[in-house]
Order: sequence, then C-alpha cells, then structure tokens
Amino acid sequence: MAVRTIVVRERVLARNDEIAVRVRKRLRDAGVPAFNLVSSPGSGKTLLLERTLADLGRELRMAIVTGDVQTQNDADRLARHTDNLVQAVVTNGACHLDARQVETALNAIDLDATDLLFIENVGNLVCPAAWDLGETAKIALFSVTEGEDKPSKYPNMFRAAQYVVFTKMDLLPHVPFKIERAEELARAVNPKLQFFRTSALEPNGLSEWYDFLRQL
Ligand SMILES: Nc1nc2c(ncn2[C@@H]2O[C@H](COP(=O)(O)OP(=O)(O)OP(=O)(O)O)[C@@H](O)[C@H]2O)c(=O)[nH]1
Ligand SMILES: [Mg+2]
Repeated sequence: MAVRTIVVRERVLARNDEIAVRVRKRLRDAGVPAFNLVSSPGSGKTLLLERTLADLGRELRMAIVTGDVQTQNDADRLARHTDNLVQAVVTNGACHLDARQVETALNAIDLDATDLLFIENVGNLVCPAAWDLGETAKIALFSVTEGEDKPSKYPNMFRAAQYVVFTKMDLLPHVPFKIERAEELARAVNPKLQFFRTSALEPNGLSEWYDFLRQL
C-alpha cells in the first residue's frame, strides 16, 4: 500500500508539472510576471497584497488568484482594493493550490490587461513547496512572530522560494526575534535568497518591495 501511494503521488505531481509548464508559457507569452506567495497561516499574505493593491493599483494592473481551504474571505478582502477580477479558489481540504486550478483561473483573467499576477497560496509551510504553479517565482513570507528557525525546520519552502518577505516588522520590539539570524538560517538552505523587510500594518519598509514590483 505504501508503495502504491507514493506512485500515485508522483504521477499526480508529474501531471501537475506538465500543466505548470503550459501556465508558465502562457504567462511568459503574455509578458506577465507571476508571484506565488507562500507562508504559514496568518503570516500576512493578504494584508501585504491589500496594501500593495491600495498603493500601486493606479500604476500597475494586478490580477490575483487566492487559494483557501475554505471560505473566500481573502478574495473578498482583496476585491475591496481593486477593480480587477480576484479569483477565489476553494481547495476543499487540499493544503495547496495546483497548476490546474491556476490554469482555470487564468481563463477568466485578461492577461493583455494585466501587468502582474499574484497567487496567494494556502497558508501552509509544507505542501505548497512541492507544487509548481507555473509561477515566475515563489515568495515566502516570514513573520517576525514565527521564530527564527523556520527555514531550518521547513527547508523545502525556503529552497523553493527566490525571495523572502519578512512581515510584521512593527512587532519586532515585542518579540524575541533576531532578523539577522533568521536571514542567516534562510541563506543556509538557499544562498540565493533575496530579502525584504516589511510591515503592512504601520506601514513600513514597503518602498523597496514596491520598487521591486515596479522594475518588473
Ligand atoms: N502587526 C502586524 N500585523 C499584521 C501585519 N500583517 C498582517 N497582520 C495581521 O496578521 C493577521 C493575519 O494576516 P493575513 O494577511 O490575513 O495573513 P495571511 O497570511 O493572508 O493568512 P492566511 O491566508 O490565513 O494564511 C491579521 O490579523 C493581520 O492584520 C503586519 O505587518 N503587522
Ligand atoms: Mg490570506
């Protein structure tokens, strides 16, 4: 039984990767960079996107696909900040989005009228790491309330990501979190990571994040 389970999973992942190749080509042909935001639940993915839509929405046409195990709460929150379509995928128990869901969501998005696509994945530091959605890059959000050792405990996620956005920097004075140590541990699993330090609540440190998005 155990062996059979592994085979099935590998087939499912292989099929996913085929679809992801298609999605990536479609996005590249349309010239739309796509970022897959991954993190543990509650790290601040939706708030960062809300803030980004509110602040950059007039400069950049941003489309969003959100994934949640249940509810479309995040999509509702985001839709308040944009006239563009926000696609809500309810995974009904699955702990990650897959490429087919993103492909289906893209059918409803006018890529010619889109500068940038964000995919907010299900809050989970394990499953989304293994699933290629055809994105340009995965961005791992890492809040200062989570403890510095997350990259050591969940290395696959930090290996799969190209960028790390530290979130909730406004809480730094209140928690025993050494950000240099967190960066060091993240670099130990992935030396190529680039870092941003943000607070979406204050807001603070967002200009670097916005400049990064603008230069795409
Ligand atoms: N202090 C502080 N709180 C924040 C910040 N960003 C998010 N939060 C709070 O953290 C909680 C979770 O934020 P969300 O944006 O919903 O997090 P999420 O990663 O989208 O959560 P899931 O989609 O459930 O995984 C909310 O109460 C936010 O207000 C921040 O920069 N500073
Ligand atoms: Mg969210």
